[in-house]
Amino acid sequence: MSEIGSDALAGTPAADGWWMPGEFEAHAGCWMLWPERPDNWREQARPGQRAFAAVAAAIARFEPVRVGVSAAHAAAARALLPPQVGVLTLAHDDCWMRDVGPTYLVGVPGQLRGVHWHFNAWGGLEEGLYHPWDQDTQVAAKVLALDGRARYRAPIVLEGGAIHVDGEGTALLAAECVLNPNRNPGMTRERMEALLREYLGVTHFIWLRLGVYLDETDGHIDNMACFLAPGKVCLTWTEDRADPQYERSQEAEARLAAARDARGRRIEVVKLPMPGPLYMTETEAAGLTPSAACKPRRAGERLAASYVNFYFANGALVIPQLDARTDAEAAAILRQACPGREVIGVPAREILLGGGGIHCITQQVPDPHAPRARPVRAGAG
Ligand code: KQY
Repeated sequence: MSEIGSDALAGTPAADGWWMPGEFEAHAGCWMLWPERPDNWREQARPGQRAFAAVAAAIARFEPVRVGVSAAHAAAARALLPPQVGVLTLAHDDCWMRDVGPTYLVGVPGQLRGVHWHFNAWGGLEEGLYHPWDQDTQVAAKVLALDGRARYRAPIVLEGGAIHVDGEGTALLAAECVLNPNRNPGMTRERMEALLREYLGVTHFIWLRLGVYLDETDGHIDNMACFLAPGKVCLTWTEDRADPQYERSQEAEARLAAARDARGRRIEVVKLPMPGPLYMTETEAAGLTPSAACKPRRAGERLAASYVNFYFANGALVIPQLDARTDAEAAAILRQACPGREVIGVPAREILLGGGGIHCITQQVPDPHAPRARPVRAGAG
């Protein structure tokens, strides 16, 4: 295989007229990976695999889904996944397609391109979650190559779960993650904004300071807040003043209230109740096969649970079911906030036990034929 980087485009997306569309826009499909490693997924990953299969089945009702699976697991995955879901052999270290997959770009009707970020397992050898991660660093390039999509190699460590855009020129980010020295030491906000302008085609930034309490990604925005539409953001929320999440959500709400987007609009905030707090049980922790290659997970640890971590499918939202006390309320809020979309809950505790949610394990492929207006250009917003 050729060295990663050798076939990348020379320019940048913005300079070439490409941008990242909103996730709520039309999709051509969805990519996922298969959970396999027993040091992160309990009971040899079998409960996790069933949960991933249920997510794939839910999304496949609305758009084509393809799942990358290691050669060793391909037959078992094929047997668990519904026949309409495509299964391809694709080596990977863990299964977070949001973070190791490409960030797709639009720009020329009928075509797609992708950004291939550098990946360091959310913090590198010292603070990252597993090692090695060399297979994961190749997933984006392989996925783009499979469909013949051109690739931009971005010169920074970043993950898809750390960025949200409205497709009209606005990016929504959490500073504790995107500016964390464990990704890009010495990175300044100004330099990061300059790079994101180039690689996402955005011109305007809404910075939250923090993500969800104890999120092991250092506060991915995809667990904290996301665009439901341009000018409309949902935010994880708790009314419990004693919960460490309370101050985080309050501060985020204040920042969103003060913000304007690239088109000068105020942001409507939709509050989603936080599940739990939820904790890993003794039984769940005992099902793991600890290894030196993966950060240990222990009974009693609080899980960074959030309903914001959902997937937009064509005509639907596939949302996590995490807590019988709050699942129905979260679904009702999203149903009202996203009229015309079916809201489908899928049990997601097993995904949460691995450290993420439905958004983290999926990567939408935009519909290259959907009509779109170009985002606001620099200085116009
Ligand atoms: O995209 C995400 N939010 C990823 C979560 C990754 C967790 C790794 N254990």
